[in-house]
Amino acid sequence: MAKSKFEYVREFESSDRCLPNTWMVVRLDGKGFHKFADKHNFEKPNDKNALSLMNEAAKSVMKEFKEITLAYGQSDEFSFLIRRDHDLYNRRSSKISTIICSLFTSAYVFHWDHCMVGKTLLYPPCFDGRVILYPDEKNVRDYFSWRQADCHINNLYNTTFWNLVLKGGITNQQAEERLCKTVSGDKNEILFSQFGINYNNEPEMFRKGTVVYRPKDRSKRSSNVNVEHIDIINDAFWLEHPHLLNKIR
Ligand code: DGT
Ligand code: MG
Ligand code: MG
Ligand code: MG
Ligand code: MG
Repeated sequence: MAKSKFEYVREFESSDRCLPNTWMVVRLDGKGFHKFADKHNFEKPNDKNALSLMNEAAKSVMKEFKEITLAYGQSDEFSFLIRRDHDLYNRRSSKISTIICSLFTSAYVFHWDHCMVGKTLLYPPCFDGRVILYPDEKNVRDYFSWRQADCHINNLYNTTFWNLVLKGGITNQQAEERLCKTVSGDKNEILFSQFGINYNNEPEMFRKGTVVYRPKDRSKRSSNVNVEHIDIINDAFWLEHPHLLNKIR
C-alpha cells in the first residue's frame, strides 16, 4: 500500500524493547488507595473482600498471559513474574506493562460485585504499572522477598496501630507516637499484652500476602493456578517449584 505523506511521524516512536533473556517483573499499584479504601469503607487494616478482589484480578491476568509463572500481591499492589525466555509483544516494555495494567484494572471492576458483596463502586479505580528487569535468579528471589518483607513490616505496624486506635481508644497521632520508636518485638508485645492477640495467629493472607503460581504438573499449567498465602523468602517454596524460574520445563 502506498504510504501517505504523514507516515514519517512513525519515526518519532522510540523502541522500548527489553533486554533478551532477563526476567521481567510487572508491578502494579493502586493510585490513591488510601482514599479509595476510605471511600469504600474497607476494613482496617485489612479488608478480606478487597484483598480477594485483588487476587481475582491477578488470576484473570494469569489466565490471559501464560508467560506469567508467578504473581505476588499485598495491600494495593501486585507483581507479575514473566519467564525470561518469553517473546510477548516482542518484549516491548510499554506494551506489556499497559496491557497487564489495563486487564488487571478492568478485571478488578468486573469482579467487584462478586467480591465486595453489597458495596457500590463509587468511582473508577486505576493502577500504575512498571517493568523491572532482573538478570539472575537471586535478584528475582530477592525482589519477591523484598515485597513479602514489606508486607510483614507494614502489616505488623498497621495491625498494632489500628488495635491501639480502635480498641485502645487513643487517637491516630497518639498511636503514631507510641509506635514510632518500637521494633517488631515491641509491637508483638503490645498486641499480646494489651489486646490478647498473638500476631502469629492473624490470618496468613494478611501476614504473608498472596502467591498465585502455576502448578508443577505441566498438563495443568495453562488452565490452573494455585492461590496460597505462604512464605516465598525461604528456599522451600522455590525448591519445590523449580519450574517457576524455568529450571525445568
Ligand atoms: P499511591 O500508590 O502513591 O497513589 O498512594 P496510595 O494511597 O495508594 O498509597 P500506597 O500504595 O503506598 O498504600 C496503599 C494504601 O491502600 C494504604 O494507605 C492503605 C490502603 N489499603 C490497602 N489495602 C487496604 C485494606 O485492606 N484495608 C484498608 N483499610 N486500607 C487498605
Ligand atoms: Mg505510594
Ligand atoms: Mg497505591
Ligand atoms: Mg501500595
Ligand atoms: Mg490496534
